[in-house]
Amino acid sequence: MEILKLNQANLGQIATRISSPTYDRQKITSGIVHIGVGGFHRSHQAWYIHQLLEKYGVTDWGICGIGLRENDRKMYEVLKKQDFLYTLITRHPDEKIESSVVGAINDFILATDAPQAAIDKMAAAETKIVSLTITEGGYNFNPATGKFDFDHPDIQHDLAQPDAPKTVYGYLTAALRQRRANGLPPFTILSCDNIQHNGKMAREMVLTFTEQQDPELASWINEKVSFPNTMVDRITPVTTSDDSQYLQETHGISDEWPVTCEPFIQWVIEDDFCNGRPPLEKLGVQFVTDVSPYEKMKIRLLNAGHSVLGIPGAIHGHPTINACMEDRIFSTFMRRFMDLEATPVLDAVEGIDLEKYKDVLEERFTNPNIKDSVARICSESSAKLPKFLIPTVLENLNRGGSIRFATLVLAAWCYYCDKEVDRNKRALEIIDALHPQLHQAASDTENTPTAFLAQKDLFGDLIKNETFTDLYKSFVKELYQTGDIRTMMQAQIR
Ligand code: CS2
Repeated sequence: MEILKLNQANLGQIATRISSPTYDRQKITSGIVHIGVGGFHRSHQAWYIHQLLEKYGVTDWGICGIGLRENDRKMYEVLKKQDFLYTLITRHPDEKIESSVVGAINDFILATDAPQAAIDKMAAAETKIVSLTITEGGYNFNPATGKFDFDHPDIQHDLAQPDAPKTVYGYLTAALRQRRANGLPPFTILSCDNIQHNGKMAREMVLTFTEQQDPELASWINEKVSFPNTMVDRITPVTTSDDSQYLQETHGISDEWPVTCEPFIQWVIEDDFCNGRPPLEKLGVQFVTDVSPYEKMKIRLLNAGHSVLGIPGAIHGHPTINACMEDRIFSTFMRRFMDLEATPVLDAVEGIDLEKYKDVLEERFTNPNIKDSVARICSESSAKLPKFLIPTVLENLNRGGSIRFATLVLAAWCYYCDKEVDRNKRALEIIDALHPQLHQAASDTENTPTAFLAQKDLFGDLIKNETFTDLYKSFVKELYQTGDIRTMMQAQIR
């Protein structure tokens, strides 16, 4: 079989092998500019848009990707070489695999190379939405207080130099300022990150920043820009060389950066767009007036459930989430956490049976073909746990509910940050913006058992709650003595 490089010129031939765009990509304009093109954006939002272009003849909602960081260069270069095409590989729990070339991204600007081009693109009349997947940590707020962090040097830079931005806030305001000056309506800012009230959070952060930088623009934004809250969901592991190899061996297609994902997909959005929106309801996207119960359910069960498996999994030496799920002690521990700690502090969600939702989560986590690494799950835990897990602990402390499952995970997190190796002394791959701070705080645990909790930016005042600290101290003591998290988990599920 002849190996075909993935690009526009080869698309006709590639279409004889796997599903490929049949729409005329030349005719697609970019109604959406997306900041943060990674695996998740490509398996979720871009996949929805691709189907809209493919099945419904829509032409004005293509996507222009924007990378704001030097780290985005590799994605930019690969996609550019491939005319912004990539393959989505959907792996079902049985052996079924579907591969489709996605054509929804029709342009990409690396803002570090071309800042003005990025601003101009966002300020163009055809741009109606700027969407974001900049990760939980990208919003630049203090996790414990929720307040905007003005101390960040790049934020200081953007306040002083509004025309040469570096941060997402600098770019959004520069583009909105330009639209306003040109008499154009603003765009909707659509946050697609796993943060509860993500739209509200984006709004607060954008306004707080703009009030400092340009108060007049801030009142225009306040009045005119919409920031719908959204709940996004599709498990998307980090791409590995096996994915490219699979495409090459099975279909003779050479794609330098495909994406693998599970079959499950969900998107719930508040129907509040100031400058129009794509007809995503045609594809089953739910438009609702209040997304908060959905977001809370997803973050407190799925995302927290991932961390509840991933952190103990990392120190035990389970490489992936499905490996954790195959270990009955881990899967039972996670379900108990969901049933006894997360569920009692969730609100009812209209039309959703929570028991069924959790059963489906278990099936999704068990999918043996997804092989989602615990390293990905544990990455940026300092931005995730204060949002995904700690609120459940606080609410249970208030109501006198169970906290032992979540507390054991927090003790495991301390051990993970301190030791940085698994049970077999294999080095852990630790990816966290606060890595040095976490390691430093954790390394004092043997002298001061609550040292890790003194990080107020992560734990707030949790250290003052004795019910919590007593349990936490007993867990760290045992974990530091035995190094055996699995046995400790087993003791909790008896
Ligand atoms: C994961 C998410 O790392 C994590 O926090 O829980 O990336 C998760 O896979 C997605 O939110 C699924 O929609």
